[in-house]
Amino acid sequence: MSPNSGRRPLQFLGSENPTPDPATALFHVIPVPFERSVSYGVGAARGPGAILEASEQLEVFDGIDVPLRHGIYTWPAVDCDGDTRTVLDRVQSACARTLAAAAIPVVLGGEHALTLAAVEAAAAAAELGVVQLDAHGDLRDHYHKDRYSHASVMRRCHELGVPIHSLGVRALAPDDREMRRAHPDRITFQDAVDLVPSSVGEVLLPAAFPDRVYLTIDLDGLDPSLISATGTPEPGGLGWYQTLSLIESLASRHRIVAFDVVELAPIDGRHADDFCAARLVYQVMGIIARRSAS
Ligand SMILES: [Mn+2]
Repeated sequence: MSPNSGRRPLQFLGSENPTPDPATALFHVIPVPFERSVSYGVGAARGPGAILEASEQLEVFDGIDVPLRHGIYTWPAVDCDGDTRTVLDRVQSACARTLAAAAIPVVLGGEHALTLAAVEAAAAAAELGVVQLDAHGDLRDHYHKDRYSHASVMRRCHELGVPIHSLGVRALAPDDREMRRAHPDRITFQDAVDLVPSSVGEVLLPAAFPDRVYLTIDLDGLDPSLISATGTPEPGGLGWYQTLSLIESLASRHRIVAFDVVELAPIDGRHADDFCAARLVYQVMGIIARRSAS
C-alpha cells in the first residue's frame, strides 16, 4: 500500500510541479517502498516517501539549468505486498511502461533487491550495462537463503548477461571476490580505495561496455558523513562532488536510460539525509537531461 494512500500521491518537487503530465515528462519517478531482506538497520520502506517529501524543499535550478522543465511525473507507489518475485514483476512492468513511452524511469527505493526488476525491463529493449554505485559488491549467490536479497542483486543482474561496473565498493564478501576473479570481463570495478583518497572523478569502463547504461545508486556508496540513514553504512565512501563527477563522466560517454536511488532508511529528525537523497536524484536528472538535449 502506498505510504500516502487516501491522499493525492506525492509528486517529486510537487511544490513547483503541481500538475505534471505523464505524456510529456522525460522522467517518470516510480516509488517502490519495498523492504524484505534488509540485514541491519531497518526502515527502507519509508525511503521513497521521505525522498518525495524532501524534494519539496529543492530549488528548481540545479546550478546549471532547470531539470524540471523536461517534466517529472511521479507514479503512485508500487504495491509491495506479496512475495518478492510478485513485487519485482510489478516494478518491472512499471519500468517497461515508462521505457515504452520513451521516458526515463527513476526508481526510488526501498531496498536494493528491486534493482533486478528495473534492469530486467531495461535489458529487454536492447543491450545494456549496469553501473553500480555501492559500498558492497552485492554479488552473493544468496543471503540468509534469499536469492532475491539486496546482497545478491548484482549476482542476479550478472546472470541476466549484463556487464557490471561498480564504483565505491569497500566491503566485500568472499562471494564478491570470487565472482570478480571468475568474471574479470563482465564484472569490473573502481573501488573506494582507488577513487576516494585520490579524488578520482572519471569512470573507466571497458571498451566493449554497452552504450545504454542502467545506473543504480545504493546510497551507502556515499560517505556516511553525507548519508548515514542506510541499512549498512560503511566508512570511506564517495563525497558529494566526486559522486557527481563520476556520474557526469559516465553520462558524457554513455546513455543512462534509467536509474535508481535505493536503501534510504530515514531516521526521524535527520532530514539532511533525506534531502541529500532528493538532491542527488534531481542532480542526476539534470545530468541526463543536458545529455539528452545535446
Ligand atoms: Mn547495495
